[in-house]
Amino acid sequence: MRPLTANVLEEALAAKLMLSFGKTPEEATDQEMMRVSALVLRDMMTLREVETRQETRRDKKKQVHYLSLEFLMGRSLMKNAYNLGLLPQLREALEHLGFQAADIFEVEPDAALGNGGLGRLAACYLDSMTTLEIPATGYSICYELGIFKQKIVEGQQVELPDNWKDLGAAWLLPKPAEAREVSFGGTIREFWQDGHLHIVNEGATIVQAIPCDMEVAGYGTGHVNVLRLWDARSTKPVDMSLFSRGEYLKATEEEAMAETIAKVLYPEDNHYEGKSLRLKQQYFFVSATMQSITAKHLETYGTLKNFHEKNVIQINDTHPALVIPELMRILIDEAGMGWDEAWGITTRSVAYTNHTVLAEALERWPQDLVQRLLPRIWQILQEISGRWQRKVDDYYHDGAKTEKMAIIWGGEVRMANLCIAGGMAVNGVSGLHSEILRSEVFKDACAMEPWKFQNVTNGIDHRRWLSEINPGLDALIRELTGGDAYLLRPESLRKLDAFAEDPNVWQRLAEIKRANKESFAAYAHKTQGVVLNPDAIFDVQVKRLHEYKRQLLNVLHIIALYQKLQDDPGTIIQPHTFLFGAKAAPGYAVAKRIIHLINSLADQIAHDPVCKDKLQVVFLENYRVSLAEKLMPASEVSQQISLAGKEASGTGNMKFMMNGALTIGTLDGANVEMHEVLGDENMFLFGLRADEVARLREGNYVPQRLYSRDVVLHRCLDALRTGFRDGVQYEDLYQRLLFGTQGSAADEYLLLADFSSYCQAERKMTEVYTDTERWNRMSLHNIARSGIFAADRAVAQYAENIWHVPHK
Ligand code: 26W
Repeated sequence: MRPLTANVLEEALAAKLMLSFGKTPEEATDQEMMRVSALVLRDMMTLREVETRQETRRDKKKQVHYLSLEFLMGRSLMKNAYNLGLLPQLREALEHLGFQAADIFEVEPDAALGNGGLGRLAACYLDSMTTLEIPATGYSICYELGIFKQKIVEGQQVELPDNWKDLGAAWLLPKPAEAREVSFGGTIREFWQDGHLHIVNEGATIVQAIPCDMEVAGYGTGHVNVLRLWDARSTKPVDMSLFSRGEYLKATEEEAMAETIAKVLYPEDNHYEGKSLRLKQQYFFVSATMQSITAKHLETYGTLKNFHEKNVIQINDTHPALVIPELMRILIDEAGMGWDEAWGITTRSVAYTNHTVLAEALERWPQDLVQRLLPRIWQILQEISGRWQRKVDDYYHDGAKTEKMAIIWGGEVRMANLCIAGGMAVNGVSGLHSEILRSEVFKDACAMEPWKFQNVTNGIDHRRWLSEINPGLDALIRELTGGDAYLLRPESLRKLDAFAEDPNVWQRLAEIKRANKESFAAYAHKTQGVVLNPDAIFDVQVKRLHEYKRQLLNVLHIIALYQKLQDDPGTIIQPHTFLFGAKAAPGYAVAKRIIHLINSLADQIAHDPVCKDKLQVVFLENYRVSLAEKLMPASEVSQQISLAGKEASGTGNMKFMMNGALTIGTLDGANVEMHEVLGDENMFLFGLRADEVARLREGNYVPQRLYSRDVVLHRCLDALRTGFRDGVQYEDLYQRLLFGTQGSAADEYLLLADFSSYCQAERKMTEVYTDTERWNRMSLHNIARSGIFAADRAVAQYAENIWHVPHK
C-alpha cells in the first residue's frame, strides 16, 4: 500500500469529489468537502473492518456486543483522522485544496443519538474497545432525529428538531442484505408436529430492521469495529392488491409503525415514562440485534450451544433488558432447546450495568402493554419471573423480599430485577455507586448472589477529551513525559507530578489555559454574541439539567455574591464568570424554570454596572459534545455539586480534571475516587456525605429552620420571590425549596443543608485562585492524576472481570 501522505490523500479527496458530486475543488462547498472527507476515511476504515471481522472469525475469538439505546458520538471527522494517524495529512490536504480545515470540521453535525452521560460513555467505550483490539460491536437505533437542539428565546428553552442525517449519514453504510424482521402483536399458536412443540405468532405486525453501520477506528491499531444502527422500514410498500385480500389495514399499520419507530430519541434523562413507542423501540432494536448476533454465530459454529463461550452481551442500563427473553425465544423457539439449557446460555451471556439509583428512572413496564405488544416475550417473561420467584422464596422464605425482588409484580414488569435474574454480572459505575447498589438498592439480590455484583468506575476517551481537543496541553505533556506514550498508557500522566515545583511548568500551564480561554471567548462571541472576560475565573457547570445535580445551588450562591457586591460596590473581587450549559427534558417543568432563572439572573447581572468586569453569568445555548470539546480546555473550575449518593459517577468531572480544571464538589460518584488520588489539598470538597444524607433524611429535615437562621440564605431565597429586571419571579422555586409541593418534599435535594458549606468552599476556591502558583500546581496534579479516569482502564476491567476476553 502507498504511504498515506498529504498528497495521496489530496488526490483521493479530489477523485471522490469528482466521482460523487461531479465537482472540482474550486466548485465544492464546505459541506461537500466534509462529506467527501468522510467518504474517503470511511473507505479506508471499511477495508480494515473487513480484515478485522475475518480475523475474528478465523481465530474464533469471543466477541463483545454492547447494546445501548444511546450513543452520543458527536463529530467523527477529526476523531477518525486522529485515530487513523492522518490528522496532519488531512489538514494539509484540505488546505492545499483551498479549504480551511477548521471550517470543514466545524460543518459536521454532531451525531447526538443520546441524552447525556450514559450515551457519551457508550461512545467513549467504543473507542477504547477498538483501541484495545477487542472484537466488539455497538448496537443502537438509527434515530432520524437526535437529541433536540436547544434555543433560548426570552430566557426560555425552545426545542428544535435535530436533523443530523443530511450530512451525518456520510459515515453510515446501509446493509439492506442483512435486514431482519421484528414482530409486534399477533397471537401465539402452539402445535405439535413431528414430535416437537412448535410456536408461531400469527397476524403479527412486521417491521423490517435495516442495519446502517458506522465504522469505528481505534488509535494506533488497524483494528476497526462497527456501531450498528438499526433503521426501521415497513416490509412491503402499500400494495393495492392488498385491498382485495383485506390486508390493507395491516399494511398501513406496518408502515405507520415503521415510520415512527426510528423517528426520534426520547429526550428524558433519568426519568422513566411508560410510553408504548419507547417499548417498541427497545424491542425493535433488541430483537434485530439478537437475530443478527445468533445468525452470525450459527454461520461460524453451526450451533448455538456454545453461544455464551463466544459472545457476551453488555447492556447499558436496563433499556435493552428485553435481550434476556429475546435470546430465550431464539434458543427455544428457533433452535429447539429446552428451557434449562437456554437459561444456562442466556445467564452466562448477559451482563448489566446500572447507571442510576433515582427511583423515578427505574423502568417498570405495564404488563398489559407487554402482553399486547410482545405476546411471546410475555409468555417467556412469566416463566422467568415464576422460576425466579420460587428461587427467592426457597432462599429467603420471606414474603417481603419475594415482593421486592419480583420481576412481575402488581401489574408491572421490573426491568432491573429481570437483569439481575437473567445476567451473569451487575455493575455500578463508581465505587460509591456500586456500594449503594450492593447495600441498598439491590441488597437482597446481592446477599443471595454476591458474586454477580461488581464495580467498574467509568472512564472517558482521553485521546478525544485531552489530546485531540487541547493541543497546547497535549504538546506540553509530550514534552514533559517524553513523547506520546500517555496516549496508550494514560497512567504515565503521573510523570507530570515530578514538575510540581517547576515555575516554568506552572507558567506554561497558565499560558495554555489563557490561550484556550481566549479562543473559547472568541467562539462564544461569534456564536452567541456574548463577551467573556478572559481575566475572570471560568467557573463551569455543564450537564443535563436535573434537580439532583443542583444547578439551583450554584445559582443561589451567585445571588449571594451579587447581593454582596450590591451592598458594597467598592469591593475588589476576583472577576468571576459563571458558565452554565444544560438541556432540560421537554416535559420537566421545574428544570425549565431553572434554565429561565439562570437566564434572568444572567440578564440582571449583565445590566448592573456594579458587576462590570467583576461578575458575569452566561448560559451557553445547546450544550452538546462539540461544544464541550471547546469548553473543557478553557475551564478553570468544575462544578460537581450533586447531592451525595445521587450521581452514579459523572464523567464530565473527569473531562474537566484532565484539562486542568479544579473541582468544587461533593463526595459523590467518581468525585470520591478523584478525592482519593488528589487529597483535600487538590480539590474543594464540601457538603454532606452520602451516609449523612441518609441520616438527615431519616430524621426530620426542616429547611425553613435554615432559612430563618441564615441571613445570607434568607436573602438569596427572597430574591427568587422578588424576581429580576426582566419582570420574572420565581415564587414557585422558592415554595419548592421551603415547603415542597404535593408530589415532593420541601428541598428534596438538600440545597439549603449544603448551602453554607458550599459558599465556604467557593470562598476558599477564589482565594486560592489569586495565588497563581498554588493554583497552577494544583492544576498540574489534577492532570497528572487523571489517568485512572481513562476509558482504556475501565474497558480493560470489563474485559478482565466481566467479559473474559483478551485485550491489548
Ligand atoms: C428510562 C429513562 C432513562 C434514560 C436514561 C433513565 C435513565 C437514563 C440514564 C441511565 C441516565 C444516565 O445517563 N445516567 C448517567 O450515567 C452516567 C454514565 O454511567 C453517569 O456518569 C451519571 O452519573 C449518570 O447520571
